[in-house]
Amino acid sequence: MSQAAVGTTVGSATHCPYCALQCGMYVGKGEITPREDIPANAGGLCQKGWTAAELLTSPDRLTTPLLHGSPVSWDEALDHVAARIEAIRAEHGPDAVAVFGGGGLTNEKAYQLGKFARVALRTSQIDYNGRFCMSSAAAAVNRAFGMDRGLPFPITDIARAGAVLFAGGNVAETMPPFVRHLTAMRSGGGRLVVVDPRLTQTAKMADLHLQVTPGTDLALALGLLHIAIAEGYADLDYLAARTTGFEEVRTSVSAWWPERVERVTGVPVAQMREAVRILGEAERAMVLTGRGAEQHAKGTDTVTAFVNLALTLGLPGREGSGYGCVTGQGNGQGGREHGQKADQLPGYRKIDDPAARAHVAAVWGIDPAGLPGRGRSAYELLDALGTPEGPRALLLFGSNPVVSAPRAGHVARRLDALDLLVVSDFVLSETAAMADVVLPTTQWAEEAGTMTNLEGRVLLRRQAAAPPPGARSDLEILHGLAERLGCGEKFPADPRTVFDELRRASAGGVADYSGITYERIAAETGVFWPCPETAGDPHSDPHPGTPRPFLDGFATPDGRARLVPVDHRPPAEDVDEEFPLYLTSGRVLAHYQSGAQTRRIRPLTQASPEVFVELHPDLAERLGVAPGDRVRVRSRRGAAEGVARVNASIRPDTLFMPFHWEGVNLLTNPALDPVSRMPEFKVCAAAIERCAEDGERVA
Ligand SMILES: Nc1nc2c(c(=O)[nH]1)N[C@H]1C(S)=C(S)[C@@H](COP(=O)(O)OP(=O)(O)OC[C@H]3O[C@@H](n4cnc5c(=O)[nH]c(N)nc54)[C@H](O)[C@@H]3O)O[C@H]1N2
Ligand SMILES: Nc1nc2c(c(=O)[nH]1)N[C@H]1C(S)=C(S)[C@@H](COP(=O)(O)OP(=O)(O)OC[C@H]3O[C@@H](n4cnc5c(=O)[nH]c(N)nc54)[C@H](O)[C@@H]3O)O[C@H]1N2
Ligand code: SF4
Ligand SMILES: [Mo]
Repeated sequence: MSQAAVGTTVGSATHCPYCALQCGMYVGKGEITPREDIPANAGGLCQKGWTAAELLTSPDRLTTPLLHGSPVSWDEALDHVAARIEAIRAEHGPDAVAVFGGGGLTNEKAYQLGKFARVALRTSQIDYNGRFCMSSAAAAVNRAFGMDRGLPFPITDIARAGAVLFAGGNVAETMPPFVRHLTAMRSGGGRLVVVDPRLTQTAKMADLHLQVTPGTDLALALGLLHIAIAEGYADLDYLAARTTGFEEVRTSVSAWWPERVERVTGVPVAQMREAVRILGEAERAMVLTGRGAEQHAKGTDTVTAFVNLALTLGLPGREGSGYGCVTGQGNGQGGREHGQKADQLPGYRKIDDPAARAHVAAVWGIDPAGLPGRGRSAYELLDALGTPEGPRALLLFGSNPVVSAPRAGHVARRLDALDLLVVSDFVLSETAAMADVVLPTTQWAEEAGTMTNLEGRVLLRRQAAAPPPGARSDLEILHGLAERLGCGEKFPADPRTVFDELRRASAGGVADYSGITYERIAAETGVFWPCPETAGDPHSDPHPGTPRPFLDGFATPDGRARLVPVDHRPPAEDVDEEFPLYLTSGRVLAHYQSGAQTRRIRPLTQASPEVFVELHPDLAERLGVAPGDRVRVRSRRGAAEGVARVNASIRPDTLFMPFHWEGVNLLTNPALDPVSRMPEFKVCAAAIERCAEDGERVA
């Protein structure tokens, strides 16, 4: 265990268990203090980070495997799981066993889980919750730039920009230390434009807030591009030298004149012109997107439209400028690179590419013909569970879909229909509570591993605390299962050994980690991928890593970025007489995701105790709803209750609910993006009414 001292602080230098900012922190004896040496947070932490140690010693901590709810030994639990897998596989074939992973898992775990599915289980049925997160942005930038790295520049570049347009991100609540980069940009004279249906804490910092109708960012981006071209802001030299496709895109946006866009989006023409002026006149500028713009059945095209705008203004691949997706989960970036996605192999390789299959199969010591092909995407996988065509067993690591998946009531019924549900977790999440077998695992501070933050910087989490007796790491669990399935030697449980194999498996891929070692990360406070083993001469020259991958060219075959024409379409489910309001969802500062972790930390539940429904005072008055009243929200998929929060910062036609408690996902629409398979979390049609004290409907 490595010790580091800063001032009076002594503890292991590690990183936060939660979001993609991966704030650097010291953990020692239950005390957490921020690190100054990690640029993303540079001495800052949010309330979740400060209180993260509480869950290490929480009474809710699982320390014994559970079989049908009863404590059993590890041998009993693992023997049972292996025997059931063998039986289900014998009866229904290898695809009857499925795996679901998470973007919070370390690179080592994500890699091992993907390998476990393909090598130990020989199943194609693996996907993960990252599909619900940034998959639309990933699909769009793969198409445009040939590479998906959330921010293709260091986060500190933001401070150097003269303008930032941020569509659908509320970092003041979701990544508080991120705000310092925006503040630094503004103190240097830069201007901030925020696109959000709510006047969020982030929008309050902005010079301009575009209060868009949910589900209409695509039209907005087309309109901004139309104006940018009409007003002469297109960088024609850059477009000619570094891109293809501009002419088709120019033609495609000609129909999106400003007044038409105002009618669709609710954003006044004058504000659109102002936004374009702010971006177009800045010497360096950035376009960023968050989940608000991306989690739609047209998320890929929406991000494509914002990328087209950035390209037309000549931003990507220039220092201090660019397009970036502000990725979400702790390892949201690394988790999408090493093979827990249905169509992927390590190193961001494609599972249907014969060369990729041959390379990875050689590292795994198997015949490439034995590697399964691509499987179902996350929601499609959950939706198929326990059906005649679908998997009969599911092994789940690092997600709580009973709370976080769209149309969660249906997903819970699918999980219930399984012959075998196995969940590895350190608390009894709502999903773990349904499992046949629960495997108690170690937590972030109790194990080592690498995480890749939102900038593509690979970081090292060091072990800072001893795990409680009884808990095993996910790598130990996979090793134990593999042993029982006859291939234990292929699944070492030591993270460094797994990382060294990951390096070889990723070598030559888009996300090449082969030049990254634990020692280098520690010495350099992180290394940006791609980082091949050498920069040229194999005997010297360690590759320096790549903070800004697009400076000399894009990762496409011709080195040019691609503009792709896209068109607006309404939400998959628009409002009507029966369901007259837009329902959207997102986050509050104090809670993380499905809340499985943060709902067990007292200062956080005190700060934010319960599910609420945010609505505009005009709407509240019309419905006779007072602040604090219990309200019931309904959609075509179900109903959920919450406490009314009456707030003029939201559009009068829109309701907002956080998804940190069971509730809003009983209502959300699982309509999927055709390319990314992202569900439409951010907009569906809903109705709201006040509940009487006894729960009766009164309005
Ligand atoms: N406190 C906290 N922080 C977190 C997390 C957490 O759960 N809690 N999760 C982490 C993860 S995994 C992620 S993905 C990130 C997410 O980070 P963000 O993207 O910042 O989070 P969200 O709150 O989901 O959505 C952002 C905003 O989108 C707006 N929005 C809703 N519909 C639309 C729309 O149609 N268009 C536009 N333009 N905006 C819309 C919402 O009003 C909301 O303010 O946060 C990370 N950080
Ligand atoms: N309505 C609505 N729904 C949403 C969203 C939204 O904006 N609106 N956002 C979506 C997004 S962006 C995301 S990322 C998803 C996230 O939603 P989930 O996938 O449910 O994410 P978490 O709540 O982080 O679940 C992680 C679970 O794994 C456990 N865990 C944490 N670390 C580990 C580990 O290392 N190993 C193991 N075995 N377990 C671990 C935790 O205790 C927790 O129970 O939700 C999506 N759902
Ligand atoms: S911003 Fe994210 S990484 Fe930083 S302390 Fe908060 S939850 Fe942790
Ligand atoms: Mo996410």
